[in-house]
Amino acid sequence: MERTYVMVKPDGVQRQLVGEIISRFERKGLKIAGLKLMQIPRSLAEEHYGEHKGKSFFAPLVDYITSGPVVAMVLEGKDAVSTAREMMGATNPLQAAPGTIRGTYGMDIGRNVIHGSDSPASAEREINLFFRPEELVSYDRSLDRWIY
Ligand code: RTP
Ligand code: MG
Repeated sequence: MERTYVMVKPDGVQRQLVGEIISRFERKGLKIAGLKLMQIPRSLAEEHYGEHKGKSFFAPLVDYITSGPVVAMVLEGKDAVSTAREMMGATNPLQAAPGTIRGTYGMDIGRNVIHGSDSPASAEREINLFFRPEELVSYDRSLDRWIY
């Protein structure tokens, strides 16, 4: 099974969308392997978004992601990376399909509610940035045979 890194961004926490968002992933069939509320230090934010260093939106992006607590999670399941990305919708909420998380809750690309890893390689990198191995839990769900 594949794992992905997902986080409810500070605007999602402030707007009290945490339960709603986690509930969507649970109902879809993804399994929670790790979960915590945290305030991201600036250095971690810069590393996480390192691919965007030098771009015009880098500084505002780091300011935004460190502006309040986030809910960090690791989700597990078949094709977890692309499944979570599809559920999130396009980066700009204006282009995100209705019914996706960003399409439903977002108004602005700079306040787009949620992050999800964009590839299995990114997922591995980001999971290691945000979680220690002992914070991730492997367990059986009795309903797995009804999902797969
Ligand atoms: P994320 O990494 O947060 O899941 O978002 P993403 O893959 O859909 O988009 P990405 O290209 O990685 O951009 C990271 C975040 O930077 C902000 N952004 N602003 N003003 C702009 O043109 C712009 N472009 C990107 C967004 O908050 C985006 O989620
Ligand atoms: Mg990205």
